[in-house]
Formats: sequence, C-alpha cells, structure tokens
Amino acid sequence: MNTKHISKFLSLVLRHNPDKIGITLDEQGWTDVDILLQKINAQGKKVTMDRLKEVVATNDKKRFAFNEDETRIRASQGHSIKIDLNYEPITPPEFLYHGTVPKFIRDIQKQGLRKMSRHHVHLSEDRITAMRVGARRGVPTILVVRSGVMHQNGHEFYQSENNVWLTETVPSEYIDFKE
Ligand code: HQG
Repeated sequence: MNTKHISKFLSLVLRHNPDKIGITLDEQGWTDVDILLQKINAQGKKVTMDRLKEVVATNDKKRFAFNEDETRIRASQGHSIKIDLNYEPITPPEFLYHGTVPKFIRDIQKQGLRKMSRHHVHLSEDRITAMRVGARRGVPTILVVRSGVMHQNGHEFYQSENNVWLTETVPSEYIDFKE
C-alpha cells in the first residue's frame, strides 16, 4: 500500500471502524501497535513497523500519534466512535476559523456550527488551514469565530495534538459571516 492508502486505512480503523479488522480501542482511542500491524497484515495489506512509523511521521496533518515507547497508537482527532481523547480545556486565541461551503451557511446562521458526526466542531488557527478544510467540499467560505468571547462566556475549548481546535458547538452569535 502506498502512504496515502495506509493513512486512509488508519483513519478508518482508528477513528470510525476498528471492528473492520477486529481491533479494539481503549477509552482514549489507543490501540496496541503489534496487534494493529498483525491485523492489517492478516488482511493481505503489507505494513511493517518501519513503514507505520514513516506514515505517522510524514502524515500531512499529523493525524496519528504513538505513545512514548511506540507500543500504542491513536488518531489525534476526527473520531466518530465514542472515545474520550482526554484533552485538557485550554484558553483559545481571540479568533479561530472554520472553512465550509456556501450551501451550509443558511443552516449555520440558524443553528450555529454543529459537530455533525464528529465529537466536536473543528476550528483552525489560521485562515489558510480553514480554507483547505472548506475546499474539501467545494469553493470554500471562511467563518470567523469569536473564540475569545465564547471562552469568557463559559464555552470550553480543547486543542488536539495536531493543533486542531475543538469545541462542543458554536452558537451563531459568535460567528462573523461577512468574510
Ligand atoms: C458543516 C478534516 C449545516 C461544516 C478537516 C462542515 C478538518 C453544518 C460539515 C476536520 C452545520 C461537517 C473537520 C450546520 C456545521 N448546518 N452544516 N448547523 N454546522 N456544518 O467533516 O470541519 O482529514 O465533520 O461546516 O481537515 O469540515 O479528517 O467537519 O462542512 O480538520 O483529519 O458540516 O476533518 O480533517 O463536516 O472537518 P466535517 P469539518 P481530517
């Protein structure tokens, strides 16, 4: 498998469907590396430990992380299955950005940003990253989120290991739709 295929496959089993290859994730999303490799290889997909390390290290968005002694691995964010990543709430910057597409704007104006099938609403620290996120779905639109004020008003924020900002929901009064 090429790097992209391995990365896609890891996203699938570490975020959404560990059952697919018969692995289990603990409450924080970690799984045993040896078992993971064994199960992947049992599917006829050849992946060695060195190859896995390379995929984790070179992944464009650092989607996966090993524990200290590299015996366990997890996805740093983006899960649809129920796990608790155990991130500590932290103070966000004054503004964060969300990239989306025009067809969702009307609903977002009504309902705010919702986490949809993920555990959190995902926000970016800079416009360029948000642009890329939005561009996955079409011509991107950037929403500016007044995260500083949200936080002062009691909303909790988390930052994933790969620098994605996470929060439960963003009510529309905190969103600037003009950009
Ligand atoms: C939209 C990728 C209607 C929201 C990216 C988005 C990111 C609403 C879509 C990460 C809505 C959900 C997350 C509402 C939100 N009405 N539409 N009230 N509230 N939406 O994929 O933020 O490759 O779950 O704007 O790079 O696009 O997976 O979230 O368009 O970091 O690592 O509903 O996924 O990273 O889509 O992307 P998603 P997202 P990975």
